[in-house]
Amino acid sequence: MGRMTPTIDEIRIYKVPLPAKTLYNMSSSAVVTPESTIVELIDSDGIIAYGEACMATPQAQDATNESIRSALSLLAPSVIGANPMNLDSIISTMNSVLKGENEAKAAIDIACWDLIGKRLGKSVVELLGGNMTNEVITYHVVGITSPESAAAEAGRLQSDGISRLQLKAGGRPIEEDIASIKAVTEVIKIGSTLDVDTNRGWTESEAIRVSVACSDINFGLEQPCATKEELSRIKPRILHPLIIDESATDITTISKMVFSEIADGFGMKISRVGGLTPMKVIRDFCLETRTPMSSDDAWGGDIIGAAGVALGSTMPNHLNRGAWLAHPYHQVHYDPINGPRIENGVIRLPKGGPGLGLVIEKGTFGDPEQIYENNN
Ligand code: 0XW
Ligand code: MG
Repeated sequence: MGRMTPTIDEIRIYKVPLPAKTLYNMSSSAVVTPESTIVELIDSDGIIAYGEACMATPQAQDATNESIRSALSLLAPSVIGANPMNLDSIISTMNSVLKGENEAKAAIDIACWDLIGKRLGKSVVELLGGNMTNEVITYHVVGITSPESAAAEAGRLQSDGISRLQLKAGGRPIEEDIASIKAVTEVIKIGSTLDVDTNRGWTESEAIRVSVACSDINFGLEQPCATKEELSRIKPRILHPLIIDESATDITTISKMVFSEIADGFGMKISRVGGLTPMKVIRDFCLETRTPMSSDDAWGGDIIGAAGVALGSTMPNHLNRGAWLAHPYHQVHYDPINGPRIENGVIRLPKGGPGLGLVIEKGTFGDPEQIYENNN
């Protein structure tokens, strides 16, 4: 090992297309070919670590894949020469350079967790406090489609061992959403659970109408409306647990939503909150308040997938709404051996070594789009 205090000596930013191979549409948009952003950190001892952030569509999240790479052109140079072991200082530096841009910050944050694990010979799971399970529950999305197709897909997924289903809704007449909810409910097996996620797609009155029309059906209602204010107003008028996703932007908002009894659970995307560092705080809060949460992201490959699975493995099953992978929809692995995948309804922790547990061969991502080096 080199000098006592390591430094980040090089950062390379890659653009990796992850086209959807199967239909994946949400209330605002359908996924076509998101271009994931990979952050590669090389430290003063030559250790290489990875982070990732990838938005599904320009409409479905507040960032875009282009804005992430643009933000990184300012953030990456600011942390060249920094000690990767001092993550709080790196986060403080990034926040002093750019307000917001959590998705870009998350890619650097995740790469630092991977690097710290590799330097200490520990997995990110150990750094997060240790895993409760090696088989992390997951959930699978049924995109917006006809009631018959949605029911057929739900049946197939359950035959493959998936026990948590998320049915997309919104962006069409709610009568069609109600018909799909009822059709899928017909094929839900004992032990399976259903969430209906509109990704901010309904108006308040639509959300209330759907909840009343489906009052005899058990499902979580995920982000039915666009804003915190709308969610607060409909909460006393809906008959289903309210799961907050897109509006759960930070620990202050999240804690207010729990203590004001608006949130019955969260759909947590690591990149939306800025990475594993804030995600760990949110996890600890959800464990303390017994609030179920997922650990997922908008889209992406093995790196963001491994980060979500690592966090998910540290949660007890009764509070884990599942780690989510985009892999089933794009079929791309950065690490063909250890890259996280769903097998019989669960995801096993990658076993490729310390950090995120991935082994990524040199050249996997082609030529970098941006390179920043320590010239000191
Ligand atoms: C299912 N996800 C985690 C992936 C898609 O981007 C949408 C998102 C969600 O639950 O909103
Ligand atoms: Mg969601």
